[in-house]
Amino acid sequence: MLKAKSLLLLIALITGFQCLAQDTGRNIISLNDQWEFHKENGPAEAITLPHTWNDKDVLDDAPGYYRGVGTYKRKLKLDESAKNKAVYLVFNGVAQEVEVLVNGQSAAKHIGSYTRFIVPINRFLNYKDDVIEVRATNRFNEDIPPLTADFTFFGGLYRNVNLLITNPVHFSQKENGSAGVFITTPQVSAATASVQVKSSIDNSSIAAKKVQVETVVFDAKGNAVANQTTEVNINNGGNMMVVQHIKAIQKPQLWSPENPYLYRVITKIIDTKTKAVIDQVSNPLGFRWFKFDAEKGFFLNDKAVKIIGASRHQDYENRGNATPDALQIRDIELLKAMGGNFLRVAHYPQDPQILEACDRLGILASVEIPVVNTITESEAFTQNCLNMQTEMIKQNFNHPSIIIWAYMNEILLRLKFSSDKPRQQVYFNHVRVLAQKLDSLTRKLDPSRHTMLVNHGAWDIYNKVGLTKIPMIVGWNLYSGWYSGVPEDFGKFLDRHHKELPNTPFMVTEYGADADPRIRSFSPIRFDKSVEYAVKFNQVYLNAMLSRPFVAGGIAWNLADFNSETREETMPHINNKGLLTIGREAKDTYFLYQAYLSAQPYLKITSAQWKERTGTADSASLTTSTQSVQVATNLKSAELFLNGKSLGLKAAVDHIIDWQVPFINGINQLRVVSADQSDESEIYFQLQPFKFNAANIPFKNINVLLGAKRFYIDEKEHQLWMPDQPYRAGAWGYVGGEPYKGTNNRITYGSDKNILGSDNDPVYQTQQVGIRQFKFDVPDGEYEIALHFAELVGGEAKEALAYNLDNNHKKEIEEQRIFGVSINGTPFMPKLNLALDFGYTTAVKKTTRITVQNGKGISVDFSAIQGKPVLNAIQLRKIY
Ligand code: GCB
Repeated sequence: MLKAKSLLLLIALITGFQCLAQDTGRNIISLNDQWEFHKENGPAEAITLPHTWNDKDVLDDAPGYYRGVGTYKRKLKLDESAKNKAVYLVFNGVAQEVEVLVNGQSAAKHIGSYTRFIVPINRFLNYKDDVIEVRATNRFNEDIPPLTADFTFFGGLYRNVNLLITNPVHFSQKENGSAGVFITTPQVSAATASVQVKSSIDNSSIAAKKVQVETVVFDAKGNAVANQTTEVNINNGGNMMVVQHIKAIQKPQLWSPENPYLYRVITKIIDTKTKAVIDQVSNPLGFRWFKFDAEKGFFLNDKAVKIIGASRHQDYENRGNATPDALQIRDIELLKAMGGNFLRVAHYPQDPQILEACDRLGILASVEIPVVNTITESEAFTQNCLNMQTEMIKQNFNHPSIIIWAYMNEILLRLKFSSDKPRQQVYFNHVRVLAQKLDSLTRKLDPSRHTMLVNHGAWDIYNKVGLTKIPMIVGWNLYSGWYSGVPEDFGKFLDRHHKELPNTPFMVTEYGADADPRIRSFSPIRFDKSVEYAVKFNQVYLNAMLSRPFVAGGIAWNLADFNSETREETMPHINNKGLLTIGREAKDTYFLYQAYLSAQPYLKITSAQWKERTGTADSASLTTSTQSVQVATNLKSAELFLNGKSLGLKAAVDHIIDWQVPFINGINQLRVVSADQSDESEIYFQLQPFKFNAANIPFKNINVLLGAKRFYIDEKEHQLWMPDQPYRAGAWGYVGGEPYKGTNNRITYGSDKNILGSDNDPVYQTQQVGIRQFKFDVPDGEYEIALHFAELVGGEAKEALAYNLDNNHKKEIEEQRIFGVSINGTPFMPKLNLALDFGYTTAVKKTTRITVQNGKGISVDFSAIQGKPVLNAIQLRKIY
């Protein structure tokens, strides 16, 4: 057998890669480059991993996305000298059914998008011109979770692929994609900590082998603090589990969010005769203990810790789930910087980098398999769930950050078989049995952590089916004040759990409100998607959880906006409940969390995120427009200055201070000061004249949303849209009509349908119905006017999202709508039938130029031919 040093040389030669010389007996090399990819019957293209074939089609207007087969091919340069080695391909994640072929022969199959699998390939290699082929499909398969969920099931080879070359005797690669080494801390206290290491070792050579298994524990400085060596003889073709009880470490450094102290455990297989290192792996080790108390909440190392954190999906703006390592790691850094101490890895295991970052940064974690919304009552489904749970646990076993394994999310969201109660009972039984199996398996595989099952807020049904009795911790996903009810109901739910299940610890595993960063409001309401509503919502939730010790913690949904193809609303295909945007820009809510959680003095002008504003001049001043500005802080009070002038000292309420700020046209400097803290921002304000003839305010252009109370910032074209107003003489506004209100009571105005043919959906989602006129009393001159329409009623009826709990859609009553539009008496569109001429929910923009003379201003007149005329938005621009 080759010695370790010559192995490295060999690998360097055969792979053509420059290898770092390290005496570990193994080498692992990225295979992310040089793939050729094609969709079934599609053209071939050269790609680099990570890759998904759905990065674009999930964002287009056509419902659905490609869910089918994709094939990846790559050459592998190995030569005959690798014959003495064990050669593996390591796939960190492929969606979702995959077959790996080597030189045309099937080498392995794997099911499930979110866990690693390792393929031994020696017996297929020719060591000359080897070719790897990966056939993957993300088609719907009723036996593979997730079946339905509020996220996009991207296809592809979307995580890193590695080549692993070891000596024939090596840490087993047959342990469900894990490292083959499992570390526990059977006893741990501030005084002393014991370590147990179980190593699974394979001998794939033809001879039995005498080896030493050496484990050394290193502290963070690199000092060896404990070690143990065990001698074993492993049969040819055999496997052996070597268990080492390592001498207790006195006064261990403890791992915690404030001090995430990591030890390193290096386990080696050493040739007894030659003393050469045959194989070696390294694992993190953290000493910590924890408990969940139904009365007093969560304790880490005997210290009460309120869990506050966020869930995370793995996708990124315009990249789908093919997110590079650096961006994955950055997410955890952003969570840490927010003041969070917990990550719910939801709704599926994620890239290995994520939990490594949690270990390193001191973020506690739960991980779960993607059993979401519903199950299939088949043996294959059950088996796939159990396999996923096993893979998840074994692959992530050694991360000190993990304290919880979970396995079901809102499984009774939409009740199946509601019209057939006996059948429904059978289904409930299946769900309970599956939950029980997953829970028992988890406790068996890892007795050192807690199990968790996550429910939505339908208290009765989860209790009735028995799902609150199975796990060690119950998770509740609560959205009062979003999908139903008011935010204040949230606290009542927490108290109910405490009263009715006094011995069951629980966490709020989700809560959140959509915040489209482009939408702002001074009268925020549920489902308007404004950032302001989300800020209020989060204040109520944080207060309720922080004031109740029995609530172990709360996990915001979600760290960042994420892809959910079936969603429509203001930003179609994206769920906007992130504290960060999908490109990871902080929203006001993220700063609110910093204000709540920061141990240091904190002061931030959150409204600085709304950096381009528009509004009408105040009637009193005519040169300023007064709008509110918010500051998030953990200080008692602060003073705000506008362009150097104090606007007074004000006290914080729930970590927010609100000022009424008289903005001037153009650039406005804001500075907030408290003790030795300060923050500054610059806001550009486009002032609209109170009356068009007001002397010193030049009129440039105005963009008005009809039937809306919200502001909308079109970041692409730099247009600032403002809410409408009834016509005021000398100014502008609508005459007649009322705001469109859909058939869904949840939304107080507007529609949540995807508007086809535009990325500016909010421009079209509200409208004034029955409008008679829109007037601008502008002075004489040349103008360009644009009218925006969309037929919001009718079209293809789509199923409401499962999450919309008070989904009380009444059937839409379609009516013929035909109307004429004239401008200053001249017919512009004499007979407009939006549905027929353009299609339902389709953006229609009609532009014209007008010469205004004789002081007549502009009047757009609407005349009904059938049904009620509508106008969604209007723009006016002065040319000269
Ligand atoms: C939930 C689900 C999560 C959704 C979230 C939402 O309860 O667990 O997958 O994304 O609500 O935003 O509706």
